[in-house]
Amino acid sequence: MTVTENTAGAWMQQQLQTNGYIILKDVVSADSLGKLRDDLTAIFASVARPGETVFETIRRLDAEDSQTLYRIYQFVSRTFTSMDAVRADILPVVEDILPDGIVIDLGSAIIFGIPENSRLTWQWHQEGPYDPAIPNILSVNMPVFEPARRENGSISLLKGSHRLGVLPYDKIQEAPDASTSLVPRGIDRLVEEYEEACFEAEPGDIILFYESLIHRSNINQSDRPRVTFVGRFTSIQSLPEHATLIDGKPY
Ligand SMILES: O=C(O)CCC(=O)C(=O)O
Repeated sequence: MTVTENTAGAWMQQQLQTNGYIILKDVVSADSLGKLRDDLTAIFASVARPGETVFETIRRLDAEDSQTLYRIYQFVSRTFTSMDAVRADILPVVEDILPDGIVIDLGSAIIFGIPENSRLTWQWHQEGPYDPAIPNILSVNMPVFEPARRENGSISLLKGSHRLGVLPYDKIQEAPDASTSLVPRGIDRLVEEYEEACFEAEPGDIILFYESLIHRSNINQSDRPRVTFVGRFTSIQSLPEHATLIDGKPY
């Protein structure tokens, strides 16, 4: 990591308290990114047509075989070499921010923002309502292959909206195989009230944000899928006694 002064705990806490998010450069090393990219490339090669790039395979699967794309999405997070090196690079930063305790992963994943398609992206939402029994959730987002830009659908945030706390929401799912957005009530007014910031970054840069910060994916207006690492972490000491299920399963 090349941002020693940026990672000072007090500076990060101050940024988080003011804006609800913090952007750090070069947190994930080229080596860790390489492992993730190699694994994703190998996984998609197993279902690719001759000569297809990973981006072309993702687009074709989304159009022709969305079940296979969904299965890959579900199981990539269980692979070792792809996810663990990235998580290990992010861990020291997460440890600096979360209250004392051993960090646990509530569900890291790789998401695929398909061009001109909102099926696998999220409208304005907060993380809190997805896991109401779990406090102190810290979310992480990182571009994997290519820079994140508004044009290719990178995440937007409403600066300072974390101070509203977790809000009542409406559940919106555009199709049975689409992602579910828990959209805060009164979102049109909130969008006018709070400044929107878009995470524009290079692979290896990360954004971290609190569970009550309102955020969304933008529409990908480029011709290539946006491949993004997303993580949600807390410390095990934060878990209340009744939070016994992780990922909804009694492992
Ligand atoms: O990068 C994106 O598309 C947004 C991801 C998101 O909303 C989340 O991780 O909660």
